[in-house]
Amino acid sequence: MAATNKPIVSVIMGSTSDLPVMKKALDLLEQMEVPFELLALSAHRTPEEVTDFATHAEERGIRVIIAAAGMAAHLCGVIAAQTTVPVIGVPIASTLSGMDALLSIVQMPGGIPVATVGINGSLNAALLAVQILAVADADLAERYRGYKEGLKQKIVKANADLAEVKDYKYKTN
Ligand code: RP5
Repeated sequence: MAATNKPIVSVIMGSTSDLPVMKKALDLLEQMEVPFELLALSAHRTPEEVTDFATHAEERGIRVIIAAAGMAAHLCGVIAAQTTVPVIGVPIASTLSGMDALLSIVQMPGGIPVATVGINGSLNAALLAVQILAVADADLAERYRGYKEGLKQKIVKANADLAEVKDYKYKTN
């Protein structure tokens, strides 16, 4: 995928205080060459802007929305309520170790799904977005396969490293 000014993924966060957690998602999208936009929107601080964003996302060519929020994290559900674009929610550990945000995002009533990753799980949110997009993009699917192969190599190396641990009489390998 060539670099372009036209985003296909929106990464939304409730506050710039969420940015450090979301960096892993941004880095992964960059690595996978997926054009994305990065916006701050808040369901309680800028409700009109959230509606404007959600209602126009599809016509602007956005194919996946990643929405991160902490505390009473209604941002993700409010966006999902107003678009047909799939929304992936990232609960941010801001208070209560992130349990407040996790439950706010994952417990959507039937009819309006938000695909929720783990607390501070921004990397998985970006990977899910890549997987969704890769269904219709063979080049991206190939890059994603390369990423997964890299994960496997990490474990191959881990086993080689663990084989070098010689400190134990009863370790048999
Ligand atoms: C939410 O409240 C944000 O997503 C953030 O996680 C949390 C705290 O926001 P700030 O007070 O740091 O702006 O809206």
